Amino acid sequence: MSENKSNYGANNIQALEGLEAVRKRPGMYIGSTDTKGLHHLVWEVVDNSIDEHLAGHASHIDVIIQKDNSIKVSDNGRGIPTGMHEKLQKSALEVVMTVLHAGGKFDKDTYKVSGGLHGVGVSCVNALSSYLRAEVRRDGKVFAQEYSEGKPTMEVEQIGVAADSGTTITFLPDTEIFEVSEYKYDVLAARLRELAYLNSGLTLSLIDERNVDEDGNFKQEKFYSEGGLKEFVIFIDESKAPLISTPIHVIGKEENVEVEVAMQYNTSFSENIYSFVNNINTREGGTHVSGFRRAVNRVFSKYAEDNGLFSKLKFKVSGEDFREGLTAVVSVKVPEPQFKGQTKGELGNSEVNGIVSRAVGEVLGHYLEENPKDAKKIVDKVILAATARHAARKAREMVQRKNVLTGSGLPGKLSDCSSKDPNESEIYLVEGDSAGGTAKQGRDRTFQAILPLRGKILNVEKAMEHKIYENEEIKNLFTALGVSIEDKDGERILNIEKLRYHKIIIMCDADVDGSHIVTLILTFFFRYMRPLIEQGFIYIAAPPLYLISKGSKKVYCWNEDERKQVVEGMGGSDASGIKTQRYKGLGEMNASQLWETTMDPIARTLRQVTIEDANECDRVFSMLMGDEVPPRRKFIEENARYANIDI
Ligand code: 0RA
Repeated sequence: MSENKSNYGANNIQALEGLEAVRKRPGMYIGSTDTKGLHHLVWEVVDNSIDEHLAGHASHIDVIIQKDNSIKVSDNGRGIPTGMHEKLQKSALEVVMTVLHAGGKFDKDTYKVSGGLHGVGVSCVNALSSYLRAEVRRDGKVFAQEYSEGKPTMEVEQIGVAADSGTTITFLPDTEIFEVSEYKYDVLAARLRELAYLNSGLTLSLIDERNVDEDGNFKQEKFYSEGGLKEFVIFIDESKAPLISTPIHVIGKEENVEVEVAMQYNTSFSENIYSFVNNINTREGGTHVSGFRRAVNRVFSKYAEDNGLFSKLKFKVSGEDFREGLTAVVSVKVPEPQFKGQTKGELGNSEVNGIVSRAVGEVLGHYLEENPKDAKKIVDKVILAATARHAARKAREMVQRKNVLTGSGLPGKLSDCSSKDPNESEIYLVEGDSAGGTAKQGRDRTFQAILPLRGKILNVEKAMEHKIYENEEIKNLFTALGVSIEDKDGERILNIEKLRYHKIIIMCDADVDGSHIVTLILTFFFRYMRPLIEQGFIYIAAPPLYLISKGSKKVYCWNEDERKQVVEGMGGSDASGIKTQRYKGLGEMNASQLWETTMDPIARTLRQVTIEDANECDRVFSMLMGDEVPPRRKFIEENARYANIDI
């Protein structure tokens, strides 16, 4: 492949496999056929447009959710080549759209998103769509071709003349393949926003044609960032109080690897490092993140040593202490990234470590010299973190020692199940002692344990770490679950090898207070036991909202729509023999009702907690639990599910 970049044309496109394989085993190609897989289709197409941007050819990408949940993605790139592919005797457009892995871009000098971590190509999207139309503006002409289940339903045709160049792909996901068909505005918006920050200067837009306001306008947003990652960090920390006036911004390039980093310290206790390789989120980090951490360690240690700032400390400062309250985004663009790790979410290229470390080290070193006031604020925070960690460790050791002294170590409040097999054991975390009592009577004691929690558990977002280990409810949680935190080279590691239940079910009232408590408990799991969420052990129980009865007939309802339907089915609300009981809390149900509706594995509904988007999750938690009121109010207004029930 020695062709000049601009000569890329029809013949560079290689043919590999057939598309039937994709329809037969979609999971192999796009991960799943649930809502995640459905959204993945959009990213496949958008990634190709992003590649056009990275290659220097596209400045705009527009995504439209159409009325029927079909998606239209347009860009102003070069347009997919339409000339004849000599080997296959077909238009290159048809080859790109119908042959697996025929992305066509084999230029090592450009960075690619598509074909990278999850890139399987637009042909996969085609295979999994009941309808797809590709429109290409190229060489002053507009070409189009349509497909069904990946097979062309017409020849490539010229349908008009074009003033610019670009590609528009419209597709309708096949309902025979996907379990769901509804696109979520917020999911698409979050990633497009992220892409705008990661690619400053690129304009992305989202229009939702399913959603029209009173003035007849579609719901829509434009995403554009001039300041790149610096603005991303400000966005992430929206509801946190910053420590220094503006984020530190690093932009560098060495040996074809582009580095961009932005970092800010805030007054919280958590470390948030987001990392990307060629715009792909690397959840497991990798050499770029290690390079970043190494630089932060090195530069701050040297600065503190040189200025005698650690001289009074009686214990060692660890890497973690330098990162408490740090929010950073580390983004690298690497021509040939190697991904490794369990989910291929970790960058492996070893040269990147040094490149990032040098770029960050240089800028950070200068920053500290030039901004002594900010430097002091950060170092003071590091000292505070080290002191707190020291105290937290002592508190933790105390708790663990006490457990050894009290024998079994299980909390007195726990009504354990008789099974000792974690695979079949469940624990219900129940709001309050009275509901806990009902649950205890209603449960199947062979495999269901009950742990009542005092109403509002500690807000861990606002508490110092050592306070957390001293908190009775939280101590009970650690011991009941059989989970512990251990120190390894000064870093905290969660040990879940002895986890006693593989279903941890949060059961709270179906009202505002109840959902507040769920949020508090989830915040705790998210900050201190995240692997339990990641491995799918955390669930939320769904108690019913209503009991409708007429004579001996009783029906439970979980939402307003169901209630209306049931009442209708019984002859309408005017048939005054109908009784509606609104459950305000778990306490209003007796033991057998609680079992029938919420605890019996055959009848109950459990919502599994997943981290669909860990970054967004983190932001929402900080917002809900943090000090800033306006963003929280806005979020609650937009998501007020219980608004008309409780007022
Ligand atoms: C193959 C080759 C070239 C561009 C593309 C595909 C391409 C694909 C998509 C999908 C969405 N938007 C896209 N834009 C471009 C290179 C074209 C050239 O060298 O002129």
